[in-house]
Amino acid sequence: MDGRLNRRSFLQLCSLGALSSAYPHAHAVKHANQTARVELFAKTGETKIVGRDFPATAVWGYNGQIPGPPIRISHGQSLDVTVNNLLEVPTSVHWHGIRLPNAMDGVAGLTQAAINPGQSFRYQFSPPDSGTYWYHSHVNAHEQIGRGMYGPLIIEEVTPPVVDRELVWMIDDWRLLDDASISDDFSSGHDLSHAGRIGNVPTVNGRFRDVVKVRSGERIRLRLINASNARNFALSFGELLPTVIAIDGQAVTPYKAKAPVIVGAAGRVDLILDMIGDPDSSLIVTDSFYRNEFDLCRFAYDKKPLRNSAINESMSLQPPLLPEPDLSNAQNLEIVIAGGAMGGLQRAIYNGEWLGLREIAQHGYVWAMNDIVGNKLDMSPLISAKRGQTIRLTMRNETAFPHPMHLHGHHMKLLSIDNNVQSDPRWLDSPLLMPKQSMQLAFVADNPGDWLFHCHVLEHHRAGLGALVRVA
Ligand SMILES: [Cu+2]
Repeated sequence: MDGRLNRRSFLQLCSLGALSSAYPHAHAVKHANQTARVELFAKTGETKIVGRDFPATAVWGYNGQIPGPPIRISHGQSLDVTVNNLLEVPTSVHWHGIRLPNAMDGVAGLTQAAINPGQSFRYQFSPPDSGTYWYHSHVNAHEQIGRGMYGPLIIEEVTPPVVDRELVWMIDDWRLLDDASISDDFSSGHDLSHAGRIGNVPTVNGRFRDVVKVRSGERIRLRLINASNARNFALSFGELLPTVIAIDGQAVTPYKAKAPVIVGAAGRVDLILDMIGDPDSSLIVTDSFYRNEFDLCRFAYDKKPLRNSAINESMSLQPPLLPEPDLSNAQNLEIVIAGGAMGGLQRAIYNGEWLGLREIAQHGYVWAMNDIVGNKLDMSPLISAKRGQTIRLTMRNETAFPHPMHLHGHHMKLLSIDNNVQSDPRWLDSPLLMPKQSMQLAFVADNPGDWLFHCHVLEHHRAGLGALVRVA
């Protein structure tokens, strides 16, 4: 054995240990003026992921916290964030899901130079949309995010729904060894060509099997943010019937989630939970995306109820403020995702040249978009659009694995899945394409610049599943 701990043994071990009941509350970084100033320090640190009976885990993060400090502003405020790199490696910060100027997008090598050790970079932008977003490293992301470099970014609505309390859960999975240290087998051949780096210790806000105290009758807004390298979640909340109010930061018409709530890698889902359980009872939140179900965390009800019946207030958010695609004048493009293990890819174009699978793999690539492999930032764009042009994408996943496809700088309207027209279209920045699935999406390319469009299974991006969208 290589000493890697599987989940079962971790669960067994941890059931003996004391569980933490502390919950890291969001610290608002708010100012009375229109601009919120934030200082982030990218640095190494230590955190107890699997409880106090295990050694602390050495991590990389922001300001010594896992997750990084919540950045929370009101819609209409601007952000002014200075990122200081105290690591020994270059880094940068991407503001996931925010429609911002290209130069602030944080993709090192494309929109800015990497922030070298000892240097800093100032990000200034005004988020145009309210909602649930996140920030994370965009240099060697598969390793830096895998070591903990992420945090929540919340843009509060001017008129938020009435709730008793709000929780932000950054859900992640860590690949830990027996001594609770992070396994450093980043971008192993197996992870690159299969499902990515799936960890063995699922966490909420960096804590394994956390206990969250709640009260009967309480209404909670739960902001779920999936910060995993590769893991998708399908969360069940027992007897609670969560209401979905936003996906990827953008409002949806509220609906009851009758099936597990899917949160693909990099995706966000906002839920309203009415805590209908009895005082002093508890409820386990479970995941069932993959074959093996596991417990993610537990709600523990206080002995005293907050109220005897649920709040009866509207849960609706203001509709998205996104430009409506003009489908009658759209540029139509088909994007086929191919490759990976069991994918049957025979050959693909690398650096303008057709190569066989083995030669491509020798360059470290196994995935292709429209027969092209690469993650280089100097590739010619897969999509070129005039500013204001509507792009309609038909994406087909011909591989054996799910791919959360993240478009920077824009949100896409989901028109159909496997030709089933969506009656209540939603806006996504990281749509999760299941194996053999097709999706039709449309967006107005209204944000000038070169934007990354890539799989957010970070190992898939590294192994070729990425492209550029040029808006000029
Ligand atoms: Cu992928």
